[in-house]
Amino acid sequence: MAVMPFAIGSAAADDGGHKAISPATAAYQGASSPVKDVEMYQDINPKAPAMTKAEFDKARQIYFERCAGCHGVLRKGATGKPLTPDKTLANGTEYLKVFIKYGSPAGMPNWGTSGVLSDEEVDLMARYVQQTPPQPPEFGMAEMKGTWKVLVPPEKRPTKKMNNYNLANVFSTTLRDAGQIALIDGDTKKIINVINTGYAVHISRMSASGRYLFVIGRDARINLIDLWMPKPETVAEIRVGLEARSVETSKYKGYEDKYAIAGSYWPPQYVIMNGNTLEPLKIVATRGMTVDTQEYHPEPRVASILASHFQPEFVVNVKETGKILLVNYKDIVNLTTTEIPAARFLHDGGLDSSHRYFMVAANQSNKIAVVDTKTGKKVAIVDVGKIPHPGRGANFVDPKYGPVWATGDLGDDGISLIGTDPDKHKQYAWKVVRTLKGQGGGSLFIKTNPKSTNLWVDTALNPDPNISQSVAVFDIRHLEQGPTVLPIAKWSGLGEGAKRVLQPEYNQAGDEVWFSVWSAKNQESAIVVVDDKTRKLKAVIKDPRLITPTGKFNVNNTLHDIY
Ligand code: DHE
Repeated sequence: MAVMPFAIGSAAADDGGHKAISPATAAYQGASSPVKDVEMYQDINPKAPAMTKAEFDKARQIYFERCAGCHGVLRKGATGKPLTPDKTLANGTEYLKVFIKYGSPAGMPNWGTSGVLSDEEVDLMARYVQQTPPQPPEFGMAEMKGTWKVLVPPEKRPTKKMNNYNLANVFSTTLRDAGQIALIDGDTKKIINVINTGYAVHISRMSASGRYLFVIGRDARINLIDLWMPKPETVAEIRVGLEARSVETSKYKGYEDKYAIAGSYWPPQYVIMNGNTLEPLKIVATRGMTVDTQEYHPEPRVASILASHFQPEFVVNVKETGKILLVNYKDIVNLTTTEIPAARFLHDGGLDSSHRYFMVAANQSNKIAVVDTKTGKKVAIVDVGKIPHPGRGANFVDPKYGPVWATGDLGDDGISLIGTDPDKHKQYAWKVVRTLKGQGGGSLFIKTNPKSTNLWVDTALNPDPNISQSVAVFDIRHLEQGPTVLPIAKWSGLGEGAKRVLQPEYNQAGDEVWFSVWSAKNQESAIVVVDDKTRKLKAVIKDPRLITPTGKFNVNNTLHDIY
């Protein structure tokens, strides 16, 4: 394949724009955006090559399906280079066509030679990226209220639990491409209910009481599900924007179940809602200056959000500006926010075992930022491996270095263990005390449990099927011995399919680990349950309704931040 020495924009290929990433990682970052279906205004740029309205609309659709995840809705650049007309017009159509067709070693997929785009479509996209980027509409209070539905008002809901399920051991399971979640009873391994949710549904989070489950789709639709009903069902719904990934609920003492918060990718903003009804109360934009060069960014997306246990605060991570916002919900009329400088591009993270320190990946900066949620201050920025991707990370006691929090990497085979105990192990606090060697790059999630001596590391995006279909497990007591590899996909007994093994999640008792075996929408997928002590297969959950299972959120562990 011809590879062009080409970099869009003024920056070099390795300078914080595209890093060299695998095609699977590029596809992961560049998933289809629901914004593609929204009407947008076309601004004719006289300097750009001509396009008919039909051509423009087709190219816009392709852009939001393939490109917006990395290059941004407004093409200002994120993990991919900026593609604004000031850069692309200077490059010209022929140059752009070559780049789009053949890709680049820095991570741009070879859209033409891989057969995804035809030569006509490559030409279309080369002309499209020279036009002024069309802007999707805003989504304010009127739009949110227009989508808000309370299906069962609080006064009509049960006053006590009306079912016999052991709710603390229920798993809310993302059925990604079905736009549904399955509630699976962790005790019987049977599906309790399958509930329609948003498009390409993403994560689930629990209210502080353990009663309400919040689910958010990529189309920014939130379902509030009441687990006390005879058969748990949606009791309220809202759309908080056009595209989103994160939802969380207030956990500070005295505010249990009072508020919910959701962050969106488009428009770049977050909204605080009533925790029982999803009524939107306060919307705050995240547009503003970047942390390093201090220039204006028009679409800083909201990545992970986490509720503090030490203050009435939400920790809101803003991707493109690289800032962590501590949003205090004590008085949401006169809202106070602490802005903590971190690094670009903030993505996912979790708490340490004391729940006081928040650790978040600035993935394209290869760093973990640490915030003290008690004092509201930045503690450290720790250099780790390439493109850290912890999910919420894993907490355990290293035999030599004391309490640590761990992350795997998308970009290499390293697993970084960071000391998290500044009181008793001060010399190791906020330092990488060990780097374990896992199976390879493409790791998305890592997990352990306070009751376990196992550390599980998936490699779901590794290009080698032997690696993406298995999982590495370390004995925490003997980390130097390296991992044992378990063939989870093989154990599932499934036929054809990608069978990516991902997101280990413990049950309530901490004696079982659940893995998704994720194949395409038209293929069979499964959940494999492993006995944590023996590391042997315990059960395979198969059901025609289990379409593309990815994330699994155990009620107890999600509620109490156990990972
Ligand atoms: Fe995720 C968490 C964003 C692709 C499965 N994902 C998150 C969070 C963010 C995010 C911001 C943190 C939420 C929080 O904690 O509040 N994810 C994105 C993307 O922008 C990205 C890269 C591309 C996209 O277009 O969405 C992306 N994510 C994926 C997938 O392809 C995964 C593997 C499969 C799927 O279901 O889509 C996936 N993301 C997950 C899961 C979590 C998650 C399972 C929660 C992990 C946890 O343990 O908390």
